[in-house]
Amino acid sequence: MTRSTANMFSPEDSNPNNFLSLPLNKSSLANSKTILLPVPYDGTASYKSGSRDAPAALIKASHQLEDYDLELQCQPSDLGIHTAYELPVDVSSPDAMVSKIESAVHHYLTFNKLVGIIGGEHTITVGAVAAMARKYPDLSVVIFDAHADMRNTYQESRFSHACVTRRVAEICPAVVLGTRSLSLEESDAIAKTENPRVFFSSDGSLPAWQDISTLISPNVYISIDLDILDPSIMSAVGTPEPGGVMWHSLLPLLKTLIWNRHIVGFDITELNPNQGAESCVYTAAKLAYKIIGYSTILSS
Ligand SMILES: [Mn+2]
Repeated sequence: MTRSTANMFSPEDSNPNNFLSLPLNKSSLANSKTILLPVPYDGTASYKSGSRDAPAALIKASHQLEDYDLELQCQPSDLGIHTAYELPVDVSSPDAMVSKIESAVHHYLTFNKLVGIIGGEHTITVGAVAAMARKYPDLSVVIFDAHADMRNTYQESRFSHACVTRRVAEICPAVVLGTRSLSLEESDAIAKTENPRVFFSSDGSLPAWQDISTLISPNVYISIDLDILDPSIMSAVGTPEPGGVMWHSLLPLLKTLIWNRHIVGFDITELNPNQGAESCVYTAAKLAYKIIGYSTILSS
Protein backbone atom coordinates (compact mmCIF):
# COMPACT_ATOMS: atom_id res chain seq x y z
CA MET A 1 0.00 0.00 0.00
CA THR A 2 1.42 3.35 -0.98
CA ARG A 3 -0.91 5.41 1.24
CA SER A 4 -1.05 3.99 4.70
CA THR A 5 -2.63 6.62 6.92
CA ALA A 6 -5.68 5.28 8.69
CA ASN A 7 -7.76 8.32 7.84
CA MET A 8 -7.56 7.37 4.15
CA PHE A 9 -10.33 4.90 4.93
CA SER A 10 -14.01 5.78 5.02
CA PRO A 11 -16.67 4.24 7.29
CA GLU A 12 -17.74 2.17 4.27
CA ASP A 13 -14.37 0.41 4.35
CA SER A 14 -15.30 -1.35 7.57
CA ASN A 15 -17.48 -3.91 5.77
CA PRO A 16 -16.11 -7.15 7.24
CA ASN A 17 -17.88 -9.34 4.71
CA ASN A 18 -16.03 -8.33 1.58
CA PHE A 19 -15.45 -10.21 -1.67
CA LEU A 20 -12.41 -12.52 -1.39
CA SER A 21 -12.04 -11.48 2.28
CA LEU A 22 -9.41 -8.93 1.26
CA PRO A 23 -7.35 -6.88 3.69
CA LEU A 24 -8.14 -3.18 4.01
CA ASN A 25 -5.36 -2.07 1.69
CA LYS A 26 -6.96 -4.10 -1.14
CA SER A 27 -10.61 -3.44 -0.29
CA SER A 28 -10.89 0.21 0.71
CA LEU A 29 -12.81 2.42 -1.66
CA ALA A 30 -9.76 4.60 -2.29
CA ASN A 31 -7.46 1.68 -3.14
CA SER A 32 -9.84 -0.33 -5.35
CA LYS A 33 -10.29 -0.39 -9.12
CA THR A 34 -13.59 -2.24 -8.71
CA ILE A 35 -16.65 -1.53 -6.58
CA LEU A 36 -19.08 -4.36 -5.91
CA LEU A 37 -22.61 -3.41 -4.88
CA PRO A 38 -24.68 -6.25 -3.40
CA VAL A 39 -28.41 -5.89 -4.10
CA PRO A 40 -30.46 -8.55 -2.26
CA TYR A 41 -33.68 -7.99 -4.21
CA ASP A 42 -36.09 -10.62 -5.55
CA GLY A 43 -39.37 -8.72 -5.33
CA THR A 44 -40.83 -9.89 -8.69
CA ALA A 45 -39.53 -13.49 -8.77
CA SER A 46 -42.35 -15.55 -10.27
CA TYR A 47 -41.17 -19.14 -10.00
CA LYS A 48 -38.74 -19.61 -7.15
CA SER A 49 -37.71 -16.65 -5.03
CA GLY A 50 -34.49 -16.73 -3.06
CA SER A 51 -32.07 -14.57 -5.06
CA ARG A 52 -32.32 -12.11 -2.15
CA ASP A 53 -29.93 -14.48 -0.37
CA ALA A 54 -27.49 -14.55 -3.30
CA PRO A 55 -25.19 -11.59 -2.53
CA ALA A 56 -24.30 -12.84 0.95
CA ALA A 57 -23.89 -16.41 -0.27
CA LEU A 58 -21.75 -15.40 -3.26
CA ILE A 59 -19.47 -13.24 -1.12
CA LYS A 60 -19.11 -16.03 1.42
CA ALA A 61 -18.23 -18.51 -1.35
CA SER A 62 -15.69 -16.03 -2.76
CA HIS A 63 -13.62 -16.56 0.39
CA GLN A 64 -12.77 -20.00 -1.04
CA LEU A 65 -11.44 -18.58 -4.33
CA GLU A 66 -7.76 -18.31 -5.06
CA ASP A 67 -6.67 -14.70 -5.58
CA TYR A 68 -4.27 -15.91 -8.28
CA ASP A 69 -5.77 -16.25 -11.77
CA LEU A 70 -3.94 -19.00 -13.61
CA GLU A 71 -5.14 -17.79 -17.02
CA LEU A 72 -4.13 -14.15 -16.43
CA GLN A 73 -1.03 -15.16 -14.45
CA CYS A 74 -1.58 -12.47 -11.83
CA GLN A 75 -3.73 -11.60 -8.84
CA PRO A 76 -6.47 -9.25 -10.08
CA SER A 77 -7.31 -8.61 -6.43
CA ASP A 78 -4.01 -6.68 -6.16
CA LEU A 79 -5.83 -3.87 -7.99
CA GLY A 80 -8.36 -3.73 -5.17
CA ILE A 81 -11.99 -4.78 -4.94
CA HIS A 82 -14.23 -2.72 -2.69
CA THR A 83 -17.41 -4.39 -1.47
CA ALA A 84 -20.10 -1.87 -0.55
CA TYR A 85 -22.70 -2.62 2.08
CA GLU A 86 -25.84 -4.32 0.78
CA LEU A 87 -28.29 -1.86 -0.76
CA PRO A 88 -31.41 -1.82 1.46
CA VAL A 89 -34.42 -3.14 -0.44
CA ASP A 90 -37.43 -0.91 -1.10
CA VAL A 91 -40.43 -3.23 -1.10
CA SER A 92 -42.99 -0.53 -1.90
CA SER A 93 -42.87 -1.29 -5.66
CA PRO A 94 -40.52 -2.63 -8.36
CA ASP A 95 -40.38 0.88 -9.86
CA ALA A 96 -39.17 2.30 -6.55
CA MET A 97 -36.49 -0.37 -6.23
CA VAL A 98 -35.26 0.20 -9.79
CA SER A 99 -35.00 3.95 -9.03
CA LYS A 100 -33.13 3.23 -5.84
CA ILE A 101 -30.62 1.05 -7.70
CA GLU A 102 -30.16 3.75 -10.35
CA SER A 103 -29.38 6.32 -7.64
CA ALA A 104 -26.91 4.01 -5.90
CA VAL A 105 -25.11 3.06 -9.12
CA HIS A 106 -25.03 6.72 -10.18
CA HIS A 107 -23.31 7.49 -6.87
CA TYR A 108 -20.70 4.74 -7.26
CA LEU A 109 -19.99 5.74 -10.87
CA THR A 110 -18.73 9.12 -9.65
CA PHE A 111 -15.60 7.32 -8.40
CA ASN A 112 -14.66 6.36 -12.01
CA LYS A 113 -14.15 2.68 -11.23
CA LEU A 114 -15.58 -0.56 -12.58
CA VAL A 115 -18.96 -1.03 -10.85
CA GLY A 116 -20.28 -4.58 -10.48
CA ILE A 117 -23.71 -5.33 -9.08
CA ILE A 118 -24.30 -8.62 -7.31
CA GLY A 119 -28.00 -9.56 -7.51
CA GLY A 120 -30.64 -10.31 -6.73
CA GLU A 121 -33.05 -10.90 -9.55
CA HIS A 122 -32.40 -9.69 -13.07
CA THR A 123 -34.58 -6.58 -12.63
CA ILE A 124 -31.63 -4.87 -10.95
CA THR A 125 -30.05 -4.51 -14.41
CA VAL A 126 -32.60 -1.89 -15.46
CA GLY A 127 -31.65 0.53 -12.68
CA ALA A 128 -27.94 -0.09 -13.21
CA VAL A 129 -28.13 0.46 -16.98
CA ALA A 130 -30.15 3.67 -16.53
CA ALA A 131 -27.32 5.07 -14.38
CA MET A 132 -24.58 3.76 -16.71
CA ALA A 133 -26.23 5.29 -19.80
CA ARG A 134 -26.36 8.71 -18.12
CA LYS A 135 -22.60 8.60 -17.60
CA TYR A 136 -21.75 6.88 -20.90
CA PRO A 137 -24.10 8.13 -23.66
CA ASP A 138 -22.70 5.62 -26.18
CA LEU A 139 -23.31 2.67 -23.83
CA SER A 140 -24.34 -0.70 -25.17
CA VAL A 141 -25.38 -3.65 -23.07
CA VAL A 142 -24.52 -7.30 -23.67
CA ILE A 143 -27.00 -9.56 -21.90
CA PHE A 144 -26.35 -13.25 -21.33
CA ASP A 145 -29.71 -14.90 -20.62
CA ALA A 146 -31.60 -18.10 -21.41
CA HIS A 147 -34.76 -16.03 -21.58
CA ALA A 148 -35.77 -13.20 -23.92
CA ASP A 149 -37.21 -11.07 -21.06
CA MET A 150 -39.05 -9.08 -23.76
CA ARG A 151 -42.50 -8.89 -22.21
CA ASN A 152 -43.80 -5.34 -22.00
CA THR A 153 -45.42 -6.07 -18.66
CA TYR A 154 -45.55 -9.14 -16.44
CA GLN A 155 -47.79 -9.65 -13.45
CA GLU A 156 -48.88 -6.02 -13.82
CA SER A 157 -45.36 -4.59 -13.62
CA ARG A 158 -43.13 -3.06 -16.29
CA PHE A 159 -40.23 -3.68 -13.95
CA SER A 160 -40.50 -7.46 -13.66
CA HIS A 161 -37.61 -9.86 -14.22
CA ALA A 162 -39.53 -10.97 -17.35
CA CYS A 163 -39.32 -7.47 -18.89
CA VAL A 164 -35.62 -6.70 -18.33
CA THR A 165 -34.34 -6.79 -21.91
CA ARG A 166 -37.31 -4.77 -23.14
CA ARG A 167 -36.63 -2.02 -20.59
CA VAL A 168 -32.87 -2.06 -21.24
CA ALA A 169 -33.41 -1.73 -25.00
CA GLU A 170 -35.55 1.34 -24.34
CA ILE A 171 -32.46 2.93 -22.78
CA CYS A 172 -29.66 1.90 -25.16
CA PRO A 173 -28.64 -0.73 -27.73
CA ALA A 174 -28.66 -4.27 -26.38
CA VAL A 175 -27.34 -7.59 -27.64
CA VAL A 176 -28.75 -10.75 -26.07
CA LEU A 177 -26.87 -14.03 -26.18
CA GLY A 178 -27.79 -17.61 -25.27
CA THR A 179 -31.57 -17.20 -25.49
CA ARG A 180 -33.47 -20.48 -25.70
CA SER A 181 -36.88 -19.82 -24.15
CA LEU A 182 -39.50 -17.22 -25.04
CA SER A 183 -43.19 -16.61 -25.62
CA LEU A 184 -44.95 -16.02 -28.93
CA GLU A 185 -45.42 -12.37 -27.95
CA GLU A 186 -41.69 -12.05 -27.33
CA SER A 187 -40.81 -13.81 -30.58
CA ASP A 188 -42.99 -11.34 -32.50
CA ALA A 189 -41.47 -8.38 -30.67
CA ILE A 190 -37.93 -9.53 -31.46
CA ALA A 191 -38.75 -10.08 -35.15
CA LYS A 192 -40.05 -6.51 -35.45
CA THR A 193 -37.09 -4.65 -33.98
CA GLU A 194 -33.39 -4.03 -34.50
CA ASN A 195 -32.94 -3.43 -30.78
CA PRO A 196 -32.37 -5.68 -29.00
CA ARG A 197 -30.51 -8.02 -31.31
CA VAL A 198 -31.15 -11.51 -29.97
CA PHE A 199 -28.88 -14.44 -30.84
CA PHE A 200 -30.78 -17.63 -30.12
CA SER A 201 -29.00 -20.73 -28.92
CA SER A 202 -30.49 -24.18 -28.66
CA ASP A 203 -27.25 -26.18 -28.59
CA GLY A 204 -25.22 -24.38 -25.94
CA SER A 205 -23.23 -22.37 -28.49
CA LEU A 206 -22.59 -18.64 -28.56
CA PRO A 207 -21.95 -16.47 -31.63
CA ALA A 208 -18.41 -15.65 -32.68
CA TRP A 209 -17.09 -12.23 -31.69
CA GLN A 210 -16.94 -11.17 -35.36
CA ASP A 211 -20.69 -11.76 -35.65
CA ILE A 212 -21.58 -9.37 -32.84
CA SER A 213 -18.72 -6.85 -32.69
CA THR A 214 -20.30 -4.28 -35.03
CA LEU A 215 -23.35 -4.13 -32.74
CA ILE A 216 -21.36 -3.21 -29.64
CA SER A 217 -20.16 0.35 -28.89
CA PRO A 218 -16.86 1.24 -27.14
CA ASN A 219 -18.38 1.47 -23.63
CA VAL A 220 -20.08 -1.74 -22.56
CA TYR A 221 -22.13 -3.00 -19.63
CA ILE A 222 -22.28 -6.78 -19.23
CA SER A 223 -25.35 -8.38 -17.64
CA ILE A 224 -25.19 -12.03 -16.67
CA ASP A 225 -28.36 -13.93 -15.87
CA LEU A 226 -26.80 -17.11 -14.55
CA ASP A 227 -29.45 -19.23 -16.29
CA ILE A 228 -27.41 -18.66 -19.47
CA LEU A 229 -25.34 -21.53 -18.09
CA ASP A 230 -26.48 -25.11 -18.48
CA PRO A 231 -28.36 -26.45 -15.43
CA SER A 232 -25.75 -29.22 -15.17
CA ILE A 233 -23.32 -26.59 -13.87
CA MET A 234 -25.81 -23.92 -12.73
CA SER A 235 -28.96 -25.40 -11.24
CA ALA A 236 -29.18 -22.75 -8.51
CA VAL A 237 -31.25 -20.26 -10.51
CA GLY A 238 -34.86 -19.14 -10.34
CA THR A 239 -35.76 -20.54 -13.76
CA PRO A 240 -33.31 -23.23 -14.96
CA GLU A 241 -33.47 -23.94 -18.69
CA PRO A 242 -31.91 -27.04 -20.29
CA GLY A 243 -29.58 -26.85 -23.28
CA GLY A 244 -27.45 -24.07 -21.89
CA VAL A 245 -23.94 -22.71 -22.29
CA MET A 246 -21.00 -24.37 -20.58
CA TRP A 247 -18.25 -22.61 -18.60
CA HIS A 248 -15.64 -23.14 -21.34
CA SER A 249 -17.88 -21.60 -23.99
CA LEU A 250 -18.86 -18.57 -21.95
CA LEU A 251 -15.41 -17.47 -20.76
CA PRO A 252 -13.68 -17.12 -24.17
CA LEU A 253 -16.43 -14.85 -25.52
CA LEU A 254 -16.42 -12.79 -22.32
CA LYS A 255 -12.65 -12.48 -22.55
CA THR A 256 -12.72 -11.40 -26.20
CA LEU A 257 -15.52 -8.92 -25.57
CA ILE A 258 -13.71 -7.40 -22.61
CA TRP A 259 -10.36 -7.31 -24.46
CA ASN A 260 -11.93 -5.37 -27.32
CA ARG A 261 -14.10 -2.92 -25.38
CA HIS A 262 -14.09 -0.70 -22.28
CA ILE A 263 -16.18 -2.44 -19.64
CA VAL A 264 -17.83 0.14 -17.40
CA GLY A 265 -19.98 -2.17 -15.33
CA PHE A 266 -21.45 -5.61 -14.99
CA ASP A 267 -23.91 -7.62 -13.01
CA ILE A 268 -24.39 -11.23 -11.92
CA THR A 269 -28.06 -12.03 -11.33
CA GLU A 270 -30.61 -14.75 -10.58
CA LEU A 271 -28.44 -16.90 -8.33
CA ASN A 272 -30.70 -18.77 -5.92
CA PRO A 273 -28.44 -20.30 -3.28
CA ASN A 274 -31.35 -22.23 -1.76
CA GLN A 275 -31.74 -24.30 -4.95
CA GLY A 276 -29.46 -26.67 -6.78
CA ALA A 277 -25.95 -27.85 -6.05
CA GLU A 278 -23.81 -26.02 -3.54
CA SER A 279 -21.04 -25.69 -6.14
CA CYS A 280 -23.20 -23.22 -8.08
CA VAL A 281 -22.59 -20.44 -5.58
CA TYR A 282 -18.84 -20.95 -5.93
CA THR A 283 -19.20 -20.98 -9.73
CA ALA A 284 -21.07 -17.67 -9.57
CA ALA A 285 -18.38 -16.14 -7.36
CA LYS A 286 -15.66 -17.36 -9.72
CA LEU A 287 -17.49 -15.90 -12.70
CA ALA A 288 -17.66 -12.53 -10.93
CA TYR A 289 -13.93 -12.70 -10.25
CA LYS A 290 -13.16 -13.69 -13.87
CA ILE A 291 -15.10 -10.66 -15.13
CA ILE A 292 -13.31 -8.41 -12.64
CA GLY A 293 -9.96 -9.88 -13.70
CA TYR A 294 -10.60 -9.56 -17.42
CA SER A 295 -12.01 -6.04 -16.99
CA THR A 296 -9.27 -4.60 -14.79
CA ILE A 297 -6.34 -6.37 -16.47
CA LEU A 298 -7.42 -6.60 -20.13
CA SER A 299 -10.19 -4.08 -20.84
CA SER A 300 -9.32 -1.47 -23.46
MN1 LIG B 1 -33.26 -15.72 -17.47
